[in-house]
Amino acid sequence: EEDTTVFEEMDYTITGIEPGSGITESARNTLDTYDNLDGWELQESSTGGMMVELQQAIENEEPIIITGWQPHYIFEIYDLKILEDPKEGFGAAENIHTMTRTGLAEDMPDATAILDNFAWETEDMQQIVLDAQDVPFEEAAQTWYDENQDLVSEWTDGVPESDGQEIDLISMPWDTERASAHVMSLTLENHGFDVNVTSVDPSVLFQALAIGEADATVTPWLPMTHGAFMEEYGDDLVDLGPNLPGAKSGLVVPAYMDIDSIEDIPA
Ligand code: PBE
Repeated sequence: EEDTTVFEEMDYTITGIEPGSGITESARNTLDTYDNLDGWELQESSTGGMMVELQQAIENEEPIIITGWQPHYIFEIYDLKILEDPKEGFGAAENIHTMTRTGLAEDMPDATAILDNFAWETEDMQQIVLDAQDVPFEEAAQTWYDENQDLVSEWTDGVPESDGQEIDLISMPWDTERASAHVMSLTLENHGFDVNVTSVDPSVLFQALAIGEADATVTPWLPMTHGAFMEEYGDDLVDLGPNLPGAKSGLVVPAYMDIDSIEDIPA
């Protein structure tokens, strides 16, 4: 028999993040998908607010369920588990994709070639977001960039240098996306491009690409997290495919909690 008191302590509330995030959509989808979550609510807040609540819960060894994602430095500093999700409310594993506006390949073939070559791993991104807890983000990205010139040169080898062509990258306001946008920005800048980076909510990002207001992004999570935006805007932009395989979203709990699956959460 499940001890439900710890769940009463949480007020049957899942601690979420920004309403405009893809993971909030996936969490709503998950609440609809599992019968045992019928009485549960998703409390939208901000990533910063969620982090504070997680930290406080862990300090007091209290129960908490958050919407979480990987790569993220919380998996390095806390002992956490992503709950199994047999009904794939959050989808299976996600890939992070590179996309451009329609026509960029014709207008800027060299920049598009570099964007298309861009590929790295979870550990790379994780190293930057973790390092950025102690030093400014620019410095964390620069350090990774300097230490990984072999990989960076695989993206730029054989591509002619630009003489200052402008390119507008568009990103999202989370650490993971800040890391990838910084690395792509450094890569293009060092190849002679004049790079501008803007950070906006996912819905604005997809719109900007679709109408050609922005040139490229290295940030969307597919097929699930930003899948609804892809359905709406996918025909009006170019998806160059994954740049980082195996990202993950889900419900996340501290390891001291006695549940392993979303199905273990009591109704
Ligand atoms: N995230 C991080 C974002 C994308 C990357 C999973 C919080 C989201 O839109 O949900």
